[in-house]
Amino acid sequence: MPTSCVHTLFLFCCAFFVSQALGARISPPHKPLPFIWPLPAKFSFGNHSLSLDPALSLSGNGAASAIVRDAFARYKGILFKHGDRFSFLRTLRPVYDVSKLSITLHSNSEELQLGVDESYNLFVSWPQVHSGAGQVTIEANTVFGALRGLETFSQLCSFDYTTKTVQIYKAPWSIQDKPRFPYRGLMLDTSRHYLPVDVIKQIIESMSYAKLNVLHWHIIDEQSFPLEVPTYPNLWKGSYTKWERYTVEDAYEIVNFSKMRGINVMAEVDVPGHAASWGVGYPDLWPSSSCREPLDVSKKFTFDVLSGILTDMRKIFPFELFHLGGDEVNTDCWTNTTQVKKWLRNQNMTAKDAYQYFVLKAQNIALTKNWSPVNWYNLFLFTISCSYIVDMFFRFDFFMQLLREETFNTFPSKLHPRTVVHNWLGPGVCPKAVAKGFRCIFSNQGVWYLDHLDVPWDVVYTAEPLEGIQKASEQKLVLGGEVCMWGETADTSDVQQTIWPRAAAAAERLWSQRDSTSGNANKIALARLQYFRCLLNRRGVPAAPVTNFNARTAPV
Ligand code: CP6
Repeated sequence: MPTSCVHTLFLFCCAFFVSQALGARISPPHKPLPFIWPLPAKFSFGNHSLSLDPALSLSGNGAASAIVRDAFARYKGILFKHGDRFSFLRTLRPVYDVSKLSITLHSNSEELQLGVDESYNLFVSWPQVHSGAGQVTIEANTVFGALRGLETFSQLCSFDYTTKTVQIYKAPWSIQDKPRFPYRGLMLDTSRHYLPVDVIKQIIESMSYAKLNVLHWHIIDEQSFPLEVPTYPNLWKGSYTKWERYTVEDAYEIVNFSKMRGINVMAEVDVPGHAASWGVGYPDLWPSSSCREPLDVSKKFTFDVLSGILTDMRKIFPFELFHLGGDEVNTDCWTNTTQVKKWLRNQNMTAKDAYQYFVLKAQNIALTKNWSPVNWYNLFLFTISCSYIVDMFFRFDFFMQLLREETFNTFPSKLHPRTVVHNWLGPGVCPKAVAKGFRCIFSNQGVWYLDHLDVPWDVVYTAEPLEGIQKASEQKLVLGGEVCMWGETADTSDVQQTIWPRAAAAAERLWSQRDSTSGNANKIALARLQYFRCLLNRRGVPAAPVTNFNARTAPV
């Protein structure tokens, strides 16, 4: 072969490989996803912008619902924040592409419960001429599906500062959406730091932006008892001050405000540990004044008070789940206090038996009120994985776990079958719970405890509630998951920036389909999450930057 040919071939091959390499680098590795958070189950979109009339009107049978009408008004407030104040510059009122939003509901039930149908279809048509006749249509089986559809619609729009109009981007749209899990929670702890009702409402409002649907209200703990209980009016003497309290009306208001946004409120009364504050108003609830926790198991009065609290709370909280805590119980006060010791001996019970007796009695009280009990549960005694052994040396708190009782590992077969097991420590908890036929909520402490500031967003995002659960029948028992905002280290001054944006990472995991959040999805989710975080900021939510704090990448 002549040398020139070899040269040509060589150059050709070089050019081919270089172009391949460059091509691979410059062509996007995936189709760009729209800036919707959480990502809908199915969607298609075009490439046209439509202007939205500031006088947008609501039509369809959805307009008959006060919940839908209120939501429509809220979203109009969000979309048209800039008002129509530039209209005086125009000689003629412009013709907008879209002037109507129609909501069709296939049922008029407004009952909000676990598993309520939140699916919706959203269509944005593209009028070929600027006629005002463009249509936005939301179809849903319930008002709560319509709320989710309105949130998604609001995320398709933004204010265009050039034309000073609100634009719907990438029309026409067709979206078919539904949640992957029925339970998508956020826990707030109002015992370690009191949170004013207005702050709780702001948090509820922001939950609706991320399509979270359960507020788990950890109202009471050992530090303070802020809630009014009419049957036992001295209980809230255990509040920090007389101003840091919730009246019955406050609690009603929180439940109603949540319902208007399709959010259930699951209240918690954590017994028998984490309840020392009860004794401020009723010292008889303590084993002794020097040994205040757990609640005195030997007295009938203890269960009378518990029953009174639950009776009063049942009137406020219509959700079918009620959290009874049951975690971190150290029974030393029972075995070291004379009258409890005596009672244990008479009953022929060990401290462990008494702990089981207490939890099951509390469960029965909740069950007679037609609540399904939820209990915290950790698997520490069963799964001492390497990381926990390392942790144990550094964290006294983990070491203490060995001395405490937890509901599920102490007496799993005794728990009522309606019990929902709430996983808090260790991986592999839900797989064990569902294998025994219990429903489960995933809140693995290592990834979904928001007070752990060193957990970066992508670790939150990639935590998978179904991990380790293969059988479809067992997967169905995983109700979903919940991020927990424990209150020891956060208060009104920083609670929202601690919740957001990482709670949003969990929210997409819980709402969107598993395959769209798995694999290398976390790499392409970042831009969308950053966009959502800015959207929260624009709506007045003080969400922190997504990646500015990240202990893993900080210099050691
Ligand atoms: N309070 C209550 C807490 C915790 C739990 N219950 C908790 C324990 C360990 C960590 C974070 C929170 N502060 N009532 C456990 C469910 Cl790391």
